Amino acid sequence: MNIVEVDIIKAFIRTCEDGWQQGWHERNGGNLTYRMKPEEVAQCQAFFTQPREWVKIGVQAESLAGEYFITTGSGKFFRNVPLNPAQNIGIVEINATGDSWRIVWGLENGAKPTSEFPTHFMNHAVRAAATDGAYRVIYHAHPANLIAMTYLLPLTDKDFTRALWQSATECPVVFPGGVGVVEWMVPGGADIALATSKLMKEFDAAVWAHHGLFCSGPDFDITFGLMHTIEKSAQIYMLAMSAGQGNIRQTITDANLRAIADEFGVTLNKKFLEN
Ligand code: 2HA
Ligand code: ZN
Repeated sequence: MNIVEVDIIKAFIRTCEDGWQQGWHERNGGNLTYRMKPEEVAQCQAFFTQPREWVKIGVQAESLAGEYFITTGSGKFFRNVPLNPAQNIGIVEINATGDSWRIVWGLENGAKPTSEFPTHFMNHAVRAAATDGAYRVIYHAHPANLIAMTYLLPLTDKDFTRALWQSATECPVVFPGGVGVVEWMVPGGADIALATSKLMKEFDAAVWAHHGLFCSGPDFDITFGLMHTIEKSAQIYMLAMSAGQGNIRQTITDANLRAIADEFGVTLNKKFLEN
């Protein structure tokens, strides 16, 4: 048996492949991390290699001490993950103070966890705390239509949430809490990690202006589905705005949004409703 036959590793690889096929991962764009369950760590343990040295993350979360994460590699291409998992993804262990990782499997030939590991790590900490440990996935991608919207709309949580809710009827059901928006920032470091994790206390998804989207969820299906739903809605918004040259004849009203919420038993974030 090989580690790539373990269900959770298979599911991680499939998610990378699906994202590539959607066109969200040009070159080394995007990254994916998963906080492993103890039984999944046990299933993979036999394949662990000699642990490598501890490396500081640059941010700290004591609540994640001792956790294991599956992560894409820094500079690695999603397109290549299914062809050679051991070189393009890996498993890292977090130390007892929650401020360092070390590779225990994969990321062969000197590879490292994603350059966005600090943001993923902080987001894991806040999403796990907000959901009593249920959320395990953080997914970052570069979906083109959502990125295009960040050139047109004011960079506020309210403007993006409303535009996305109004562009596809299932959006208020899929993300009733709305989305957060981070203004343009330099990617990869502690500053953008902290700004994003502040929003992730409240939202399942955070837009990075002129860059992409972060989504969180309990498993790959729900998290990938959230990315997919938001980007589909953004595509409809861009199609309607382009074809109509900025003129919208009608949209989903706030009364319609409330009716959807009633029918599907979800609670919409009130601060994004107008009347
Ligand atoms: O991994 O997407 O944000 C490359 C990126 C950085
Ligand atoms: Zn990115």
